[in-house]
Amino acid sequence: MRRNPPAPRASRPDATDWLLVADVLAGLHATPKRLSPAYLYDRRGSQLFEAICDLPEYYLTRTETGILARHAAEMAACVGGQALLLEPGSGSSRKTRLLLDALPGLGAYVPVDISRTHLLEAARALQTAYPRIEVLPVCADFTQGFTLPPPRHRPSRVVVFFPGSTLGNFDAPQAVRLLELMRRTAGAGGGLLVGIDLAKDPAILEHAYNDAAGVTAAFNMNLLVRLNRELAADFDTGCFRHEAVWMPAQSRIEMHLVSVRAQSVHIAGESIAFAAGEPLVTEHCHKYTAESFAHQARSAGWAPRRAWSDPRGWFSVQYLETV
Ligand code: AVJ
Repeated sequence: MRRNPPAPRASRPDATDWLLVADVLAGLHATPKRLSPAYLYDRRGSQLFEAICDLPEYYLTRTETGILARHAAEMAACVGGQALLLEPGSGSSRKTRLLLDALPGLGAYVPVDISRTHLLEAARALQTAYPRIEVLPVCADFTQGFTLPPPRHRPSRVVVFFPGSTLGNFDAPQAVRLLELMRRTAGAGGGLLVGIDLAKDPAILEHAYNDAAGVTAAFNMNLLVRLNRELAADFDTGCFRHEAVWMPAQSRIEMHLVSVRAQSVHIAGESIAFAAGEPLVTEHCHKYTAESFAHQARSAGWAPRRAWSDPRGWFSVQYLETV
């Protein structure tokens, strides 16, 4: 008789979704005004992001899922049977299932996400679907580093799974630092399976971040709703508009909330002035070439081993090992 697996518990049970007031204020005083994209993911933001993944214009999730589905067996062979799989920014862990299906003997799965309720819902569903894999959720901002929870069985190695082109949210120096942090976390003999979105026709990119149904706009605007609720700010969402622009020199889409007129916003006892047309930058989404990514990865101590793509060459999943 098999016992039901215990419901997963986050390793920081008292942690909640959080906004760091000092960080928010620093971003609003910067030029240009800028907030961390991690703040987009409260519970509502995580739900809106799930809806984005299903949009006809948002090709990323569909394309990467196709690559994972087609090549799961080869990827699983790279990961190896008894590895510990660590996923920073795991969200709903939807794509992970494709890998887990090909890795029945996996040692443990550690999803890491900043959105606590979303993380625990996903971890519970996953534990039920994969009763033989130990699921150990960690509620954390993965850029800050965290301690790996000890698995019941000693894993053969640690492999980081970082799909979704989340890496694209980081500017080059930050991305290298994050890749170095992942290399240290994976340790000697560790691996990295990462999904990166590739540069393509700017019209396709701009549509992917400015969908006809307005879901991306709602996702972006939800940040202001969150600041109003959690930090008692007084943003008038009717006085900002969503914008997604392709910046060719930086090879990135920038998500902005543009102030439609001159206005002042109050937050944490401070008054922040916006000029008419002034953007608040909420996210950078860098688009790579196979070479630009390989260069970044190598400078962080990762050696590219395998790469998979889709027929249109829009997205790339790469497997790397520590050097
Ligand atoms: C989850 C960071 C990969 O950059 O495409 C989607 C987030 N923002 N639409 C991306 C996002 C607007 C997404 N990442």
